[in-house]
Amino acid sequence: MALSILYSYRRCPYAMRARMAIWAANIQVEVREISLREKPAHLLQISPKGTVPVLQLPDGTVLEQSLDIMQWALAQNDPQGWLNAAPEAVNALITINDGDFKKALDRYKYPDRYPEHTQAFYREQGEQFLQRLEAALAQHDYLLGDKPSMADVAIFPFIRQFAAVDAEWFASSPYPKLRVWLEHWLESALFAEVMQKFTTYIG
Ligand SMILES: N[C@@H](CCC(=O)N[C@@H](CS)C(=O)NCC(=O)O)C(=O)O
Repeated sequence: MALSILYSYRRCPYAMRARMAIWAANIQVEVREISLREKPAHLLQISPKGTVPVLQLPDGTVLEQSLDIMQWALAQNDPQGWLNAAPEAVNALITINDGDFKKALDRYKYPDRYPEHTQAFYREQGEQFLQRLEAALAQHDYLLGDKPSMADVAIFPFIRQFAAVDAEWFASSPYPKLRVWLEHWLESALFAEVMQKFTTYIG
């Protein structure tokens, strides 16, 4: 049987969340690790917007949003029950993550590109989301309950990036539950699998 093709980029948080769901669902795909500077022609042909991840199914269907890829994978096989949380609650958190938080993260990471404000300002903006997550994790081990859900998986790659901007700051920041939660995901066998080195596909 032909495999679906996943265009991916190892360090991209959107691609990470897609790979986490595909691996959790135990679905085999052909991973095509790309260079963002030299995108393969086939990727641009099936998805002209040129972002990753993109999944092409054997019937030609193209999924070009990481969340759609996660839903597609977990709809087939969801052994860990990541789709069991209330979709409204999942969407509410992911919307903030992919919106305001991602915006603050980009500015915190690259303050030189956004000289209107200081890096500390952008960090504080991002911290609004960290505070919300910390409050949720004070109630239960995962963002939406005692079991992991799609929200945890979709969000942790972005918190990983935020934490890495200034690891020393993060280590002593007032988000102890968030640190434990992040560590849990970073140390998981699943994360190790999706972060293996893939050879770059030239096309
Ligand atoms: N909304 C998209 C965002 C994907 C995205 O922005 N991916 C980045 C890499 S992390 C990308 O491919 N950027 C294109 C580029 O850098 O040329 C999704 O959820 O899949």
